[in-house]
Amino acid sequence: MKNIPSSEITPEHIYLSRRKFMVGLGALLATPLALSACGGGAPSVNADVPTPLPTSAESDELGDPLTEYQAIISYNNFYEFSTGKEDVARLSQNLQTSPWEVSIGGLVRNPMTLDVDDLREQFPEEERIYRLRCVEAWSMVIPWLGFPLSALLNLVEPTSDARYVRFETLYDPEQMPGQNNNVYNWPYVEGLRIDEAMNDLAILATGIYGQPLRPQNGAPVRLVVPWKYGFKSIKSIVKIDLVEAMPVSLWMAAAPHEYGFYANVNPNVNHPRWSQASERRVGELGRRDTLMLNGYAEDVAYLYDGMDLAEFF
Ligand SMILES: Nc1nc2c(c(=O)[nH]1)N[C@H]1C(S)=C(S)[C@@H](COP(=O)(O)O)O[C@H]1N2
Ligand SMILES: [Mo]
Repeated sequence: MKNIPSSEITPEHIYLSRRKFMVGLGALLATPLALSACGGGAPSVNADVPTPLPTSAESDELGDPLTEYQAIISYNNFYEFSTGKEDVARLSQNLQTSPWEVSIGGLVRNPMTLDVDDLREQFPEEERIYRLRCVEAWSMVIPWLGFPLSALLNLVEPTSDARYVRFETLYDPEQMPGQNNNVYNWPYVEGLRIDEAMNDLAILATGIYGQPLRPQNGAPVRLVVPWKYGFKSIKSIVKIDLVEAMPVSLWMAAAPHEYGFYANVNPNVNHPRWSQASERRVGELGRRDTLMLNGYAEDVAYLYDGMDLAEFF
């Protein structure tokens, strides 16, 4: 890869982003009628979908290309809207994400409620290119915008009794029709041990490809914990509490022997109903091996020293 002239490896997303940028400009400057008149069979354009912006790199640190923006925003797990991945984008488009408050409390010295705009102002956004590995054995490489969760935790100052962080998604069955499905214990809850939450890889994300999160990806703010299965990365967060006891997540409550608290990506520990040894990277043919801790072992293995990862799944 390093020896190929850079002119030959302009990846498709850069090409696509330029093309979409021009389409976007056209949409701004022309009426829909004029656009279709000059389109001559061009694909129809959804003017609501923003243009993915250039990213800091074209691949993750392992050299694998970023997943296309279009795939990231159209293949989603967000059970508050639908259990069908292809329906989520459409069904979530009217989610009211502004104003949006997040309260941070529990065992902290400085509880506070912040609007998402305050959050973004207080904590400068960085780009983080991470693999996302769903427990269902598909994966993507996503260029997130966000800030370390540790920065927020340091601001609220957890007390010495705080051992876990508990996160909660919005509960609003009128906006989130999937919450009328009482197979699950709404609202969606997730949790991390406090030392996991303080690891620099754990971020609160507010964007993808330089654009604010779309509702389907967990707007306006969601957790991203790249060494754990995707279901730990809870979307559309309204509440963060520091607590003493291990939180019971929605998935632990639904199927405790299938979805544990830790949910660390581990190719050696199979799901009771399927293998976790390999995965399908969205946009690629064939399968690739799943990496221990999703390829982040160097950064996070210390968190599990002395723990049997098969027992604490
Ligand atoms: N609130 C909430 N958060 C959620 C989910 C969900 O259904 N509800 N699905 C999880 C699962 S299973 C995965 S794989 C990721 C998917 O994130 P993405 O759609 O942005 O790729 O979100 C996670 N966060
Ligand atoms: Mo998932």
